Amino acid sequence: MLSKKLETAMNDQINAEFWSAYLYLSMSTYCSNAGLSGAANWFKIQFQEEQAHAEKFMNYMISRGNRVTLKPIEKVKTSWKSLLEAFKDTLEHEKKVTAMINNLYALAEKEKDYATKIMLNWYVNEQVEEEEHAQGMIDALTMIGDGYGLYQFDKELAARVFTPIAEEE
Ligand code: OFO
Repeated sequence: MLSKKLETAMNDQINAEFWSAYLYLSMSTYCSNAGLSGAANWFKIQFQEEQAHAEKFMNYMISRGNRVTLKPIEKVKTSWKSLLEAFKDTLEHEKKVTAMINNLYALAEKEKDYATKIMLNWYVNEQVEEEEHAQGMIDALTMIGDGYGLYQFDKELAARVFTPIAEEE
C-alpha cells in the first residue's frame, strides 16, 4: 500500500492528468472552429492520451490497495491567437507536468517505495516525449508561418492515431 502522502500526491496527479485532457480537448475544439481539422485531430488524440495517463495511475493505486479520489476539474483556457500559441501553451504546461512527476518520483524515493519508483519511470520517459513533441510543433510552425505551409502541416496532423498504453508498461 502507498503511504498517505503518496496517495494524496498521486490523487493530485490524476486530477492534473484529467485537467491536461480537458485543456487539450479545449484546444481541439478551438482548432475545429478555426478550420484546422488536422490539428483538431492531433489535440483530440492528446486528450485521449491524457485520460490514459490518468487511468494508468488509477489502476496502479487500486492494485496497491489505495483509494482513488476524483476531484473537480478546474476550468481551462478556451481560445488562442494561433495554433503556434496553442503549442507554446502546450509546452509550458508539459514542463509543469514534468515537474509534478519529478516531485512524485522524489517522494517515492524518500519513502523507499521502490515499486512506485519503477512505475513512475514510464511517466518520466513519457514527459521527455511530451516536451519533445510540443517543441517540434513550435519549431515547425515557426518555420512555415501561415498560408499554404500551415494548410499542408494541418493535413499531416490529421494522420495521428491513438495508441493505448501497452499492458506491461
Ligand atoms: Fe500526461 O502528459 Fe501531458 O500532461
